[in-house]
Amino acid sequence: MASDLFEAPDYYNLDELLTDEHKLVRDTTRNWVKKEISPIIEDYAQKSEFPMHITKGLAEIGAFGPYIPMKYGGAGLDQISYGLIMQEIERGDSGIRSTASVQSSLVMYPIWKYGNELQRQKYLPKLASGAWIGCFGLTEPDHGSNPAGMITNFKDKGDHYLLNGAKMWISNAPFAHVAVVWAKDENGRIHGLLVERGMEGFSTPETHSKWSLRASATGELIFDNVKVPKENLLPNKSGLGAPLGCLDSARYGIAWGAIGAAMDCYDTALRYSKERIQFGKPIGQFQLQQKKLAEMITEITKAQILTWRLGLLKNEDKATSAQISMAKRNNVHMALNIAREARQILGGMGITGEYSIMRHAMNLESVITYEGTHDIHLLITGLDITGLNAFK
Ligand code: TGC
Ligand code: FAD
Repeated sequence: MASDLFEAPDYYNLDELLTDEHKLVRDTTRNWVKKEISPIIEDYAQKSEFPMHITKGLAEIGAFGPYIPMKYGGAGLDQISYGLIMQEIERGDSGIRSTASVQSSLVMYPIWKYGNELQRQKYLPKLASGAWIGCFGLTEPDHGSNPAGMITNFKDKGDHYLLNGAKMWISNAPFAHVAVVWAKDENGRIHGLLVERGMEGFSTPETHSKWSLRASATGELIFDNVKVPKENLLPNKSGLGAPLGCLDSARYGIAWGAIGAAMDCYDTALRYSKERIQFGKPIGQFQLQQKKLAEMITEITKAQILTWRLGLLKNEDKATSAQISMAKRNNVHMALNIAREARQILGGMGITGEYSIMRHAMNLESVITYEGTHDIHLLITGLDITGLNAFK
């Protein structure tokens, strides 16, 4: 990839709304991404491999558990800082942000919120330091948008639980040390279980041939009569609301992350439009290209304001699930549209790995599907405003 010349757009002076700590966190992450991600990411995406060596760096910048209390190894930051970290990492690559999202909001969050003190002490410091990587198993081959229908289940065998079933499309699965697995008990109630690599009957085959999120590892979780110790059940919350509560936190991070990807595409296209000459002029002087760029910065600015306000609500513990859904849906769609338009501004160069845009566009095709599809989030808004359920 060409060298990373990224300059963040801030059309409405939103920096003035950030504290010194927010700016420090953001700039630290931005510099880390320029140094550690930009030079290598295209190569890893091309070879379809997660750059395992970066996990220590992600931990050092506070990307593993940004808002988890420091006594468990987390960074103890607020929700705006968490969002800014996700924004900057996804500016580099959505797949790397995926690893940070899963680790923080889908693995550390449920252990922190639904686990007991022994589980917190055992797992959180290892996850915060990047010594261990976790994954989150909710989706199944036949139950994606409708996780309530899951068939993965466990039976009480006296001194242990016996777990059977399969999960699909699981980020980090191929190398995760621990999986937070959602499964039904004998009464059909959903619980979270901590399943560790090495437990007999537990395997994690990798999913190959993806055109999207190529620098993130995706796999299955297969449970064939896995004996799970009883102390590995998360005791403090059960029911579908437990995994959905984790998703609220991850979806919030994605709403910020998508802005990062959009900013990178916009910044790249803006620079290119001033340098590329056709018909004796920079292409940025043609009205058609200006229309694309002007609409991009407008949409980015609207998304920035939306997430900033959502961050304040989240800091006060007032953000609703439906508000988070709206931001995830809007911002990912906005970023995908910007990636597609920015790609066109670069003409043929836009499809190459010399620039980040095509990689962002392909990544965002996953981001618009995972953590609730674009349609599902629209239906969540529809239900919230009408009170009428259009899911089923
Ligand atoms: P429903 O009857 O509406 O709700 C069941 C219970 O859950 C509660 N609830 C929530 N709680 C917390 N947060 C939320 N967002 C919640 N939404 C609902 C609800 O109050 C109820 O509680 P209770 O106590 O009454 O039982 O459930 P439903 O079966 O009708 O489903 C609703 C629907 C469709 C919105 C939900 O199933 C959904 O969100 N589906 C999308 C599935 C999804 O997002 N999967 C994501 C998998 S993980 C992933 O993609 C990770 S990608 C990782 C990466 O790389 O970044
Ligand atoms: P389906 O649910 O089969 O949906 C297919 C289509 O039908 C979609 O367009 C959907 O919007 C539409 N649809 C479904 N229901 C309705 C309805 N009621 N009304 C209208 N339209 C509807 N999951 C995890 O648990 N953990 C992970 O770490 C994880 N990582 C992922 C990584 C990647 C790269 C990808 C691609 C997915 C990942 N997922 C993960 C799974 C992801 O959450 C699901 O793909 C997603 O929830 C959609 O489920 P599905 O693919 O089965 O699609």
